[in-house]
Amino acid sequence: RALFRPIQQAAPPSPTKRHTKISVIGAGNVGMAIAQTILTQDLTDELALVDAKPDKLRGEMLDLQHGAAFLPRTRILASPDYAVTVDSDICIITAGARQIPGETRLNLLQRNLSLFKEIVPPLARYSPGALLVVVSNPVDVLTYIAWKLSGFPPNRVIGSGTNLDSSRFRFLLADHLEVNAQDVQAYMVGEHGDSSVALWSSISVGGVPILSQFTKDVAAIEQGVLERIRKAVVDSAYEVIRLKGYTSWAIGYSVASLARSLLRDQHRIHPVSLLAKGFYGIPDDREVFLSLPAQLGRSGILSVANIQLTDEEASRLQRSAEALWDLQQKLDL
Ligand code: 6V0
Repeated sequence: RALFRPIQQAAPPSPTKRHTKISVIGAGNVGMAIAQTILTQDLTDELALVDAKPDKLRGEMLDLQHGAAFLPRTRILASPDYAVTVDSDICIITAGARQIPGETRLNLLQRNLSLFKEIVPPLARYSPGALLVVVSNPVDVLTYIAWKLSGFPPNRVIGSGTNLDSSRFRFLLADHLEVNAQDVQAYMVGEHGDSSVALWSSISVGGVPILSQFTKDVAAIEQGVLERIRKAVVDSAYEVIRLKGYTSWAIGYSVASLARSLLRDQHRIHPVSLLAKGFYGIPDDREVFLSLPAQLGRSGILSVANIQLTDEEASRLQRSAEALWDLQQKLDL
């Protein structure tokens, strides 16, 4: 006895119906936090996971599948073979050697370059039209490496960059000002991590630019507070890693927000790592990826916001670009 009786003259599925697929490479702490946020936020029809450790991967897949009764319906697949990623709309790369306490992000680079040589070419082959989102650290150089290895146009290769740093910045500002972080407009740009640049002049809360609200004397005090907050943003990843061994929840939400803006063509502004040559005084011959506030949509990076930077902010960005460029010259790509 059939469980359901078919309806009469059911029309075949429309050929124009869009089926969405996101692949997450690396089923570690970060990859799984991203995967579970994508599932709970109902962002895709199909989710594929890839990892080099087959048992861990299958365990993670089953564990997520067992949540089916509580989640929007999503097909969850997993395999160490990249064929599982075929026809993805977005491929999110989190695989990599984990940052160990005290290790700088740049020290991770050499270990992760060889991994990317195994990961990016098959992803590009199975999903030639996909958007690549790079999360593994050091994210700016690895986004450049993913761009080179994929052969994709630069608008389709995006690093999660300072989207997370900006969220930490907004949280700490909101905490200090006793407002909701969602009402705080504040960007960290440039290199993810130690040399990220806080854009002071553009900070506003509910449309009120906070620095110009203070008299000169008070502003001087507030500048000190804000500088402490900027430093706290930079230190916060190290603190979480020292305390719990890795970071996961905030990066999970941060990358899911990127996936939503991209897949749903939201035209929202996110500070993400993109090919930055030609912007804000970075010379045209410097092919480096740095975070700038960019509009994201279905085709990837749509445009870069033209924010007024101070000379100091612009020169810090240019210095980061130069340092990344020097480093990239040493890579065996
Ligand atoms: P993890 O928990 O060690 O997970 C990494 C996963 O990658 C493991 O499951 C590995 O088995 C897997 N892996 C390793 N090599 C391969 C391979 N060749 N193919 C497929 N899978 C492979 O690390 P965690 O999840 O904590 O961090 C992952 C990466 O994200 C690291 O590079 C972090 O530094 C980086 N982060 C980036 C952030 C950002 O804001 N951009 C934030 C947090 C972490």
